Amino acid sequence: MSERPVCAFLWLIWLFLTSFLWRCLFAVLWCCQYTPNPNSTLCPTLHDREPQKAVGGEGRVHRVMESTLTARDRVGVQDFVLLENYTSEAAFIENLRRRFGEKLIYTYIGSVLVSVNPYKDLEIYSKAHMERYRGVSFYEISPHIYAVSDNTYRAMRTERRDQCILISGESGAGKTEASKKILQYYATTCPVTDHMSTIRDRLLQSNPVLEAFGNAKTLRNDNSSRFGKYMDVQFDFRGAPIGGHILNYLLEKSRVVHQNHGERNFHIFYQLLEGGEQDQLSKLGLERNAQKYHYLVKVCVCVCGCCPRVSSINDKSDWKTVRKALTVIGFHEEEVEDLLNIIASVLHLGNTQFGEGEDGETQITTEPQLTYLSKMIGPLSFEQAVAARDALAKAVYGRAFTWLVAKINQSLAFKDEVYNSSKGSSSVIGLLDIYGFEVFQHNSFEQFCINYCNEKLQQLFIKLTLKSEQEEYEAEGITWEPVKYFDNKIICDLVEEKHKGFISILDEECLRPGEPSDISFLEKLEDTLGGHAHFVTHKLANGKTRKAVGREEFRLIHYAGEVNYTVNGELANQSVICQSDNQILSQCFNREEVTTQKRPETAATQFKNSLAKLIEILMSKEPSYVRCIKPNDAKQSGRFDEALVRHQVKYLGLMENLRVRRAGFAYRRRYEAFLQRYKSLCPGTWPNWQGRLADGVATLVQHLGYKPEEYKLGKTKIFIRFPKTLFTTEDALEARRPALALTLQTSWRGYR
Ligand code: AD9
Ligand code: MG
Repeated sequence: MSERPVCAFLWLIWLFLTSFLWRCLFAVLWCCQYTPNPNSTLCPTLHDREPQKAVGGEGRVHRVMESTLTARDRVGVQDFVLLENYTSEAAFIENLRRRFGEKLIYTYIGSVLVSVNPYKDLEIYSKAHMERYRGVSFYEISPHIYAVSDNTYRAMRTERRDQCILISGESGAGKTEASKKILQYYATTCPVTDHMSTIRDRLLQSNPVLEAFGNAKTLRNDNSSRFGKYMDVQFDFRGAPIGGHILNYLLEKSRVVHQNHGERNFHIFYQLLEGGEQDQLSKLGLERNAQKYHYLVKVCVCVCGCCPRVSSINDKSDWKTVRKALTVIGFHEEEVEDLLNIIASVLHLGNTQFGEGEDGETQITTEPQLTYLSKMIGPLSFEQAVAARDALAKAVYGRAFTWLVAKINQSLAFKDEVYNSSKGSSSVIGLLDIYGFEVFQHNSFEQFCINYCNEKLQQLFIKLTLKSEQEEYEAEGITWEPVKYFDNKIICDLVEEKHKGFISILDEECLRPGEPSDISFLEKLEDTLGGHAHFVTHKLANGKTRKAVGREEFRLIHYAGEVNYTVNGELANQSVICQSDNQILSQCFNREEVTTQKRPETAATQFKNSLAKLIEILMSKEPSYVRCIKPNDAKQSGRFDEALVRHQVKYLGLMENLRVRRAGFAYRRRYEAFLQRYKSLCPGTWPNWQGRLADGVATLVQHLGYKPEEYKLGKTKIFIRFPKTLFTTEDALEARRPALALTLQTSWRGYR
């Protein structure tokens, strides 16, 4: 009796354990069955990591992606023109996102290159990569900045026409990096002799020097260009670089004396302090510690502010690079010393403190040896003295920068006698890398100029992309339907129109007798521009106040977003210095010009005029475009913020660009290229067509069964409306010549 319950108990335990074990076993098996298998399609992410292997290299052109759903799903299409749903913004973004996920940062819209900043080194810029793109047609190979560089170079050589590459995008989108890659490409791939190698090296070395003096860490970019740069690279008849010239635009001088929290002054200050030899610093009266300098470190009021050291920047090694570069460019030791003296003097100036003298006059209280400055600054109030000190520092730095660019230009100048080649036979490729559109919490006159400059470039892009497309259809005798787009000319006019534009009003206010006042300037703006769709102040039409715009602010609705600009102190800053009797100060501020000219130019007008000249230069050249996109605001690799990208796609007008490209014809090819490629598909054209090329192509497409709405025959080219038509033809070619077709898929030569 007593054994029974024991047996029953043991039996129950056995049952429980076995069922538990079975369950475990089942669970393990179940898990195993669904464990990601690298070879299984159930695990797309693993395949996605190796797109190149999966589709045999991205260079195997669009059709592979169109026909193979999985491949297209992974890497998207390399030309947006091939998107089936090309009017859908979502499809556009999705294509960018997929490619970005696959580290394919470049995509075309026809001949425009769209580039997404990867924020990490992708190892796609080696010499071997450059070689791959040499002499290869645009569409034979994956999109790349080298493809644009090479095509532009070849166009310059074959068409003997000056070219320019316009790189645009907002701050931190990758413009400067792109322009450096282009320059490196030319430096590496173009033929050079010994003489020319000097110019080539100087061209390359001008970058670190200009970046040291003209770039700084901002909240948006650790290496933000604070000046606009247009660089002409001059090539001789053999295609070798023989000279260069740089035009610089409006350096953000206010940075010398003030930076937003979390930002820095120009790199050169920190580089000198970190990397300069100890005795050199002693000679300049400088201490290594950047914290000692008022212009480099402000009294910290927030956690993110005051950042002389930045993890992404190595000032010490950058200093070495800059010093070497200065030597390569041809600066004499005395010139370098002078330059460093100027840098040091700006720092000393920043540390100059003011106090009140016995008679209530302003005195310098820091360095007794600077009392002479007191005399000059004496007539000014304390605030005016501080403003004058800062204005002097800005002017000194600004002048030094202008001198630097002039000096670099001297060393890059084309010297006919050295190269023994005639000037007439040289051609030029211009590279435009300008500061990108930016919005900060506090936006001043300089942000206004930067954003206005971006408006002008956007307008140029709109004009030329639409115009060139239209011109081609016109030249070829093809009719097409225009595409609607937002023309930002309305904003450019708001800024620059004579008499009633923003700059005219600013000029009037700055140059009228008496002290200019921010309030009256704002009032004038409101009187003239109030009611304009792109201009807003704090006043609402119903007499109430708009909270989002301060009383000392106005808002411009730019093509790329809304920006509030503060006018507080801007006008006063410009006038203080003119009131001083100080000769140095008045010289720095072109006092002579102010007193001798009837109507001197304000900084805004000067900038407007220099931009107009730049646009003229660009219009005289054949343009190529690189449109840079910033994937996130955190400067992080692998992060694709869809909302941010969508915003840029919108304002850059990329959808319109694509529509224009597609509304017309997705493909165009010269008759000879088209005939050469497909003639084997038609007995009438094979092996050789003897008649007119246009007739040959007409015979060919009739035989292939092209419907009239699918294509148009121009004067020198066939225009094909849908990619599908061409894919079908490619299929036919593949079926006819299977072995050959595999190779030819990669070589859609003569796209344009
Ligand atoms: V600004 O308008 O001058 O403020 P840019 O010039 O558009 O801006 P920049 O070229 O300076 O931006 O790029 C910002 C940073 O992104 C660089 O310092 C790099 O760290 C990073 N970057 C940009 N392009 C590439 C790239 N092709 N590969 C890797 C890149 N990193
Ligand atoms: Mg830049």
